[in-house]
Amino acid sequence: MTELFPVPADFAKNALIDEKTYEEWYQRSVNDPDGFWGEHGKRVDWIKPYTQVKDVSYSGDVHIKWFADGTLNVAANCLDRHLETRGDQTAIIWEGDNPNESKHVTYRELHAEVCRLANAMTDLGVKKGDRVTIYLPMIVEAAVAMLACARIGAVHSIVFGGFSPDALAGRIQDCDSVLLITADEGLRGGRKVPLKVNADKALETCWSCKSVIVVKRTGGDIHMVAGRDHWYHELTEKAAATHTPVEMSAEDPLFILYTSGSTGKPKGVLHTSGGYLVYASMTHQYVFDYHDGEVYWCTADVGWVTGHSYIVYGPLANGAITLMFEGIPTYPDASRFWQVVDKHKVNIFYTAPTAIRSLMREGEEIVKKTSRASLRLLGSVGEPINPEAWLWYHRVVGDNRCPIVDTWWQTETGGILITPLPGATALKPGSATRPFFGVKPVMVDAEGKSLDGAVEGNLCLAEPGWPGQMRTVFGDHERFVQTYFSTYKGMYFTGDGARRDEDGYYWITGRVDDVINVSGHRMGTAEVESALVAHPKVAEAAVVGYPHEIKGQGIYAYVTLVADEEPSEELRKELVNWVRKEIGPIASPDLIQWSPGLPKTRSGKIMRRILRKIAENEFGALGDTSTLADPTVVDDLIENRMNRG
Ligand code: 6R9
Repeated sequence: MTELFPVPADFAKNALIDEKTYEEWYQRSVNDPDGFWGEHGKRVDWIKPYTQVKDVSYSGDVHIKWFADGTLNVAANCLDRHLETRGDQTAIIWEGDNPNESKHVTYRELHAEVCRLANAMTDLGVKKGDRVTIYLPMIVEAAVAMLACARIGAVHSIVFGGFSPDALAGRIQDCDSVLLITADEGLRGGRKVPLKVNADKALETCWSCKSVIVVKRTGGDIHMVAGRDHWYHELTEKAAATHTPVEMSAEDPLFILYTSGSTGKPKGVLHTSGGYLVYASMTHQYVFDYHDGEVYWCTADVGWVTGHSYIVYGPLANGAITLMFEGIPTYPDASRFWQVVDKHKVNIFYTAPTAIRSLMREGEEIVKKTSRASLRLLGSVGEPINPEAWLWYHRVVGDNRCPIVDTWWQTETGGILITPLPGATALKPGSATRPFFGVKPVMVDAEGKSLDGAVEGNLCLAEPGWPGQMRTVFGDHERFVQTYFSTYKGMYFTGDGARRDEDGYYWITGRVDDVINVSGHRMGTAEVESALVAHPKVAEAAVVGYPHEIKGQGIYAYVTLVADEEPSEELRKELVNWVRKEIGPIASPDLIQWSPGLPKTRSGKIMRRILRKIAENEFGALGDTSTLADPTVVDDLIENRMNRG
């Protein structure tokens, strides 16, 4: 029996949403979406109020529009509207990689800084609708850059600082960015990340990008290209600190964020302005039960969607105090998170299971020597949290006092979709529990039949939907329809498998497509494979995920070498480094198995199902192998399965 954790009485007293309210609001949100969202859409300030609410179809001519005739500016909602009431309140607490470095930035200061950059970008010729790529470490300027884009109506595309020059170049080219905002170097765990050097390399193949703005973070020795590169501090110093925000339609794009799918190149997930902001701010308030004045810390990087919605847009739209952390959980030592919690009196803490698992290994002592008395609520995101890690998080970090919100969502969904509301939901360790308002999960079998009751299946979402959903794949609407709405007609297919229990709680089991979730980061198997086969000594490669104690899933690569090449430890290292260089460290294969042959059907399709089972050490459950062109390949692979003896 799963242990049930009811809402603590203390917590319930002040909670924004109780069980009864959840039930009522949920029913209304799915039965009367226009009425429900028509009301909740008012949580943001509109320049021209909307008269239309929902215009969504998941079939036929697939389209998603919310509040379409309203106009607003997202940055004004995150800044200007707070100036009168909380101008001198901290907006961002920045905690540096070095524990001696931190600062508080008020709403008034942040507003002025965003206006300056908005003016500077305008002077460089950046206009509404232009794309701007941001390749920055976790410094305040990252939030400033996002908001300055939103202010002038430019569409930002953030590329995680850990991505390689090639990966950066691909993302700049795909959306024809006109401007790149980067830093001289990043700083993580005491080590420097050569952002400008990477950017210079990437820009060799990016013709659209005419200007670069460089933030001086470390003062490292870098090269500035005359006429192209500008120092951030020089541009902003001379720019005015006031700026009139550009009026945007609710459906004007706000940002693009590239994410890995099961096939092809990463997709540019496109989010628009009005619905996204309504949803990000609403989920931030209710899922984290955010009360004015509380210190909220999400440990994600702004390079991922979690950083977009729950470090910057959601919290700032709510006038919250949001903490931005430049460093890593284990530097200078493994109690850094809890030291930062004590230093800044953090009330709400949101992190990823992989961080919890790796800190668990260091033992309880290092946690227990910190106070953590300010903590009230904990959160988890990015991958399924195993009950053991959940229980440790609850008992050791939260001292049995803090509820945990296990929040399931995706880059595509813009905001949290399945989650407890901490004042309303009894918790089960390992379950993301119940849908947020507007979200209608459907479990389907492989044939697309909807399943009722307690079942396991593929997780789809039916209309009416929620306003924060992605609108299209940038530049390729057909791919959007194909990827998400063609597998199961009339529904959005998430790519995840799930189980629904007898209480209607959802348990996400993980990806059912060819996407690997490494430490909460998505990697397409196809991307890693194409990096591997680009190496001159590799003839063929197949990549699958396998269970990994810390990362959740690790990357397992089957590699066939070209004729006359011999496997060696040296070559293994070379291939791992090659993939790091091609994509970035997060794509490094954890295990490489030399495979003279791969299991293929007679039509030449690699049977990944079999490769997955072998990687998982489950040789008994290989299923039917008779359709293989050469079934003996499988015996050979099992014989040579990595780390067996
Ligand atoms: C927000 C984010 C999305 C994929 C998603 C799923 C996995 C995220 C989860 C979870 C179980 C949770 N995932 N949160 N699985 N429980 N609470 O992570 O977006 O990077 O696009 O990844 O992550 O597999 O489909 P993204």
